[in-house]
Amino acid sequence: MKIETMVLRHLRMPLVAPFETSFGRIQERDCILITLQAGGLTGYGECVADRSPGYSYETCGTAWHILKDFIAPTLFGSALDSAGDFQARVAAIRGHHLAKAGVEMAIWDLIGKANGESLSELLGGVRTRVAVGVSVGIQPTVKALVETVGRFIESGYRRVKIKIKPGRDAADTAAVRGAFPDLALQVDANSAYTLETAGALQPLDELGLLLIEQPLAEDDLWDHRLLQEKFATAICLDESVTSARHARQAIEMKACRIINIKPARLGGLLEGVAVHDLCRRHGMPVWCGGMLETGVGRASNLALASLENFSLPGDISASERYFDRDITVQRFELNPDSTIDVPGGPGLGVEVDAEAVESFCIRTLSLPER
Ligand code: OSB
Ligand code: MG
Repeated sequence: MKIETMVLRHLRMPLVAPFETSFGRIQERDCILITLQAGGLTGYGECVADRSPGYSYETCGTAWHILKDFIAPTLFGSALDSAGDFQARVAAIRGHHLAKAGVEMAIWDLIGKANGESLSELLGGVRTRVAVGVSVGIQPTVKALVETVGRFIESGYRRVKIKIKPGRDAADTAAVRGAFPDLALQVDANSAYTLETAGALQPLDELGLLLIEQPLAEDDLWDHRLLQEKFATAICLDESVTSARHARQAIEMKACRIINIKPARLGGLLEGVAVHDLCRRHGMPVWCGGMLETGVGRASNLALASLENFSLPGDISASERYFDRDITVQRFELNPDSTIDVPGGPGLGVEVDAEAVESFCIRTLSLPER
């Protein structure tokens, strides 16, 4: 495949409800939609960097810069035929995984469309529907939290994750557990604690949680190990695992018992599969995380989650949980058994709604510039 053009579009999409985590609250989700043209085919990718550097140091602004000035120049001129080839070309760009992953996704979409194979097939998926849950942001009150969780259970979600932060941890989680004694429940702190303040989490160990996600700093595998020793509940790493190498170190160090795989954080689907394979060899369960993606990124997550060792429900919810209007024609719906179907069409298997894209677009750039 010879990539002829890359178009960047910075989108800003209203969420159906504000989403609050330990690092902030958003009402609109920003992302960069990446469109690649090659030999009459169009491939789409989503860069999930947000407006501010809360989850990651990357933002839409830094990703735009890296995409335009460093990644784009590696794409044009010679044939590019695999995700591995792409990763080799961008290997000298340190970090910026969210930017790289967006382009890698578009390359997979092109490859699938060129061969008539779905992304799930390309990656070695083994199922056509994947178990999913819902990630619930911090609510204004504990009462509102219990009501919100109740509504998601009523709409069919059988696994719920709640966001926590210092001051909104043990009491919030105990209230949800009290209201829903049998619910598959987990929490996510997004790095809001230190070993010194993590004592506040100790009561959570009695609440029968599936896991406690990323309590400590992203660059601190060792302190997660010290914390895991004090907890019967599994610690799950998200932000800390940015490569298969880190995943191996986390496993060897016993820093966690579960890993959340987000291809974006790992620089692409290829590294996501590598972490999946490594964890399978070590008997460590994984699940697919989410970044409030549009239908484009959601299709990619569903394909990845169709791999064998994704044995825990993913943070991949129905389209209506995120956006009234999405940028894909197809909307993802929750099945009665708390699963979502994996797209079966070529590549990502979704059709992009050009009008919707236009309506959310706040800047655009066509590369190469001429
Ligand atoms: O830490 O898992 C996280 C959303 C944005 C940034 C980080 C996270 C999240 C979520 C949402 O939890 C998961 C979803 O997409 O539904
Ligand atoms: Mg997380």
